[in-house]
Amino acid sequence: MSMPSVSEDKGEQKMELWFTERQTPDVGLTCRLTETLRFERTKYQELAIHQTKQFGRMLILDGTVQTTEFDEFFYHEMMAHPALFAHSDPRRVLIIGGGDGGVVREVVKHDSVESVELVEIDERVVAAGREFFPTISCGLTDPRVKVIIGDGIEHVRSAEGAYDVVIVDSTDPVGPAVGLFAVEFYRAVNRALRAGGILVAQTESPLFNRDILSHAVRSIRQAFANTRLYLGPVPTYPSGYWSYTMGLKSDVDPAQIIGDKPCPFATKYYTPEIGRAAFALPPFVRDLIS
Ligand code: AG3
Repeated sequence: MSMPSVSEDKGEQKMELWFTERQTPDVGLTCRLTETLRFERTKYQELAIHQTKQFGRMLILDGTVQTTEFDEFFYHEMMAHPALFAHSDPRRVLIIGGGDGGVVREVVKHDSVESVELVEIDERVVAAGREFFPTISCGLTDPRVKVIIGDGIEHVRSAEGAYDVVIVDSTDPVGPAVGLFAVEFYRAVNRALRAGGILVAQTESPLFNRDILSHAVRSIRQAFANTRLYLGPVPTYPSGYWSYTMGLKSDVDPAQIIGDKPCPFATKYYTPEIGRAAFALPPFVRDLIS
């Protein structure tokens, strides 16, 4: 439920507003709000924006936390930089989903990038980003960026050999995002990539979403012979521990390439050392994908 629950503090007779994402049937992330800035049902999902005490503004889709001002950098940097540094000359980038603009902001930090297309199905997400999350959506005004409101799956199907990097910044695989976790989609992404191209997709929590993660990695492997999983923290996502999967149209080792490439711009989380280390997998995660 993303409608905040209202509870009364008996001692002071003060109203308290709290939001909870139920990460599993038995675990929730709960935070105190000062106000709800937007609450609407879009054509595709329920969208809410809360002003929270701990995390700043928080974007919620269908009851699940998408991003917060406090910790968005972990996710957006790790979605963009490993793939862009692993590629030898990333010029054309496609982002599917991610209408808040956070991944775009990181992608346009790379000077080699000539064009970025963002294909987001829900125009209300882009509007919410622009209105309420200026520090996240700021990259959308970069002249290299084109925002397309539409279906990412169809977009990819009709784009052969068009991109160097494709980044899938989807919601969880329910509702509009289901098709973004399917083998057919990953095969279409492979065709949409030029030689040496790289796909990266968010693949959920290795603790709370084991089945989704293994299924996603197996599916990406069916489309890309060279598939690599990497990990990082995202405090407000389920379990706080998150996974990303790369599919490469070459046989390079991305961890080694990015570990040797200096990062020429400012970041809050990403460094070449962190990028390389993110590919080191603990045995329980290895087991999930073997
Ligand atoms: N997209 C991934 C969000 C997944 C979070 N899942 C959850 N809270 N249950 C985020 C979009 C940010 N640009």
